[in-house]
Amino acid sequence: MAMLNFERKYRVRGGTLIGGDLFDFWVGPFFVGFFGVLTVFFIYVGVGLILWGVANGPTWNLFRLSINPPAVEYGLGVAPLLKGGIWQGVTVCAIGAFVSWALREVEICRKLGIGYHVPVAFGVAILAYVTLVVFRPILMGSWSYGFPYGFSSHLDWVSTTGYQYGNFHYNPAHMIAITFFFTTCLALALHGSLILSATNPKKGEVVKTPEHENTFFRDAIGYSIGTLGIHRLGLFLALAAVIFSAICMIISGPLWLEGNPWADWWNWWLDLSIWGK
Ligand code: 07D
Ligand code: 07D
Ligand code: U10
Repeated sequence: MAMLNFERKYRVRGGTLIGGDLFDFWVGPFFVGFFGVLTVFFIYVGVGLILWGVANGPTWNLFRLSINPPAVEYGLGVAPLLKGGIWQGVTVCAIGAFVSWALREVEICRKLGIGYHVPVAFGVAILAYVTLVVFRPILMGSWSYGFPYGFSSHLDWVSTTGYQYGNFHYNPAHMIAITFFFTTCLALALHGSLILSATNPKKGEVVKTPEHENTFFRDAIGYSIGTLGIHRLGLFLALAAVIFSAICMIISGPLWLEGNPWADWWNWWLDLSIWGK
């Protein structure tokens, strides 16, 4: 079925979680829905707050501007707007926009009768963000531990936060997360190249079947995970990468305090009695 015919057939009412028929329409290619309106609302308020914060800051330079969290003495309280309150407002709007976007995806899935895999996957990205700007700061007793919203400033935060724990590369959950990220790239490269090799032949040659794809990997490494399996694996690898990232940060600070670099954690290995110590 051609795409335009398909859209005409499926673009019917129903499937919304909230708001009934009220916002059940499209603007150009975009489905709106109650959560679309909510997303646009949070984007407007959030971007407005950012623009206001930047107008009160020292620079409009895109690479230098930054909306900073409150100082440590404000603890978990509400800070004055120009002293971190804007950061708190932007954080509320960001979470509001991300969650509304995920729920709008859920409504689209319901309309189409497909699974909720895409919004679940996006939910994991939201979880990582909320871990950095809500869960970890709450566990550490101050909003000041959230990251600042700016191109350079958020990189500075990653660097400083990393070095607060000595050599951050020794964080075991960071190691697992990085390994999952690298493996995700490997899996996507293998999958993209395999599909193109079989289904995008030179002019005059026939398109090959999944049997060809399976056989390539059986010949090469003795096993093929299969055409559905590779997508399950890809989703698992990518989500595991982000979940272990969230874990690596939730244990840095709340569990493992500054001054005890992650390198020390590995002493349990050096101290094992099997080494004869
Ligand atoms: C390609 C999909 C499109 C999305 C894009 C991002 C904005 C921000 C803000 C004007 C893959 C759009 C950007 C809307 C505008 C202002 C103030 C996704 C694609 C193109 N980072 N980070 C970037 C965010 C964190 C880190 C780039 C966001 C953590 C490092 C971009 C968040 C840590 C590096 C960006 C976030 C961290 C970057 C490219 C939220 C650990 C880089 C992102 C909400 C995760 C790279 C200058 C990209 C860079 C980079 C956005 C969080 C580390 C500006 C929105 C705190 C080490 N980050 N980041 O392509 O060049 O993502 O930085 O959590 O080297 Mg970051
Ligand atoms: C948080 C983004 C969520 C995004 C959302 C959507 C919009 C809309 C609109 C385009 C999690 C936003 C959408 C705004 C845009 C339009 C229209 C994703 C998030 C909700 N590290 N490290 C990680 C590596 C070092 C440190 C994670 C590698 C050093 C700290 C990953 C190396 C030190 C933190 C990772 C390396 C250090 C991390 C990031 C190499 C610094 C974190 C991925 C090769 C000296 C962060 C939960 C991620 C983390 C994190 C990789 C080195 C510190 C595993 C490969 C040694 C402080 N590092 N790192 O989490 O775990 O994505 O966050 O050296 O906070 Mg690290
Ligand atoms: C996959 C796949 C597969 C496919 C695929 C894909 C995965 C089976 C079949 C998909 C993959 C691709 C297409 C490849 C490329 C994708 C990436 C590299 C990922 C990254 C993507 C991007 C960078 C694009 C991001 C774009 C977005 C998020 C769209 C932005 C749009 C909006 C914000 C509007 C959203 C609409 C809503 C909420 C509904 C309501 C709309 C209205 C009321 C009207 C519109 C109003 C507005 C736009 C105002 C909003 C305010 C804004 C934006 C702020 C403005 C700020 C100012 C300062 C002015 O597996 O194989 O093939 O294709």
